[in-house]
Amino acid sequence: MSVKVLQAKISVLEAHDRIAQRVRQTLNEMNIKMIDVLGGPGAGKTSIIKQLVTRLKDKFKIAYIGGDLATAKDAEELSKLNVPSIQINTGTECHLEAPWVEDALKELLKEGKPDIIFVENVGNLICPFEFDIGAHVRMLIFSVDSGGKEKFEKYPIAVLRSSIIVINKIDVANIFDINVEELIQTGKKMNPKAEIVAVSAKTGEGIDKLADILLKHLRIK
Ligand SMILES: Nc1nc2c(ncn2[C@@H]2O[C@H](COP(=O)(O)OP(=O)(O)O)[C@@H](O)[C@H]2O)c(=O)[nH]1
Ligand SMILES: [Mg+2]
Repeated sequence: MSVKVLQAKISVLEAHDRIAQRVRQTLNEMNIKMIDVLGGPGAGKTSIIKQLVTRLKDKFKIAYIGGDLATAKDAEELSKLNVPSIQINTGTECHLEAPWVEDALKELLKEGKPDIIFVENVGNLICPFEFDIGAHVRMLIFSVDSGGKEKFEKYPIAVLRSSIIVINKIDVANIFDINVEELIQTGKKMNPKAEIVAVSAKTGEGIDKLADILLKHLRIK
């Protein structure tokens, strides 16, 4: 009896990454910049995006896509700042995937073309880094109140695959016995190409510098 041989076409992940590339191409054609904001739960992703929106919204049209297992709380927060906002509920998935971002992008574009889209990924330091969602920049938010001073070393993929690394909650660094300068040096050793900036989304310290770094990475002024 003869045996049929089927050639495997493309893997699921390859198919996924092609959609991510399609998202990026659409964004490029429309001159829209997208930032993938990643970090553990409670690191301050929403708070930092809100601070950046406040700094940038007079100059740029900003939109927001938020990924969370459930609720639309973060998108509701951003919409209070008059930012067109969409929440993607992932159910049991610990990361955002490119097709969902593509759908959200189509919805957002119905409300006009933004200049910048912040995508707040699901709060997780592992899975989201495996999935390209079509963004131009990955911005990692690390907070000093969880994980201790070895956290960079414990999550190398997060550090290596981010081009901007934000150390947040520096207003409480002393309470958690974190030496921010040492942490910056650890991050720089692990990923010399990354830009590392210490901020407090609560007091606003360092946010102007972060906004400048972000615009430089996005190549816009
Ligand atoms: N002390 C302090 N608290 C912060 C700072 N940034 C965020 N928080 C608090 O940390 C909690 C989680 O913040 P949120 O932005 O929702 O984190 P997300 O889950 O990463 O989006 C909230 O209670 C914030 O008020 C900060 O710089 N300093
Ligand atoms: Mg959030």
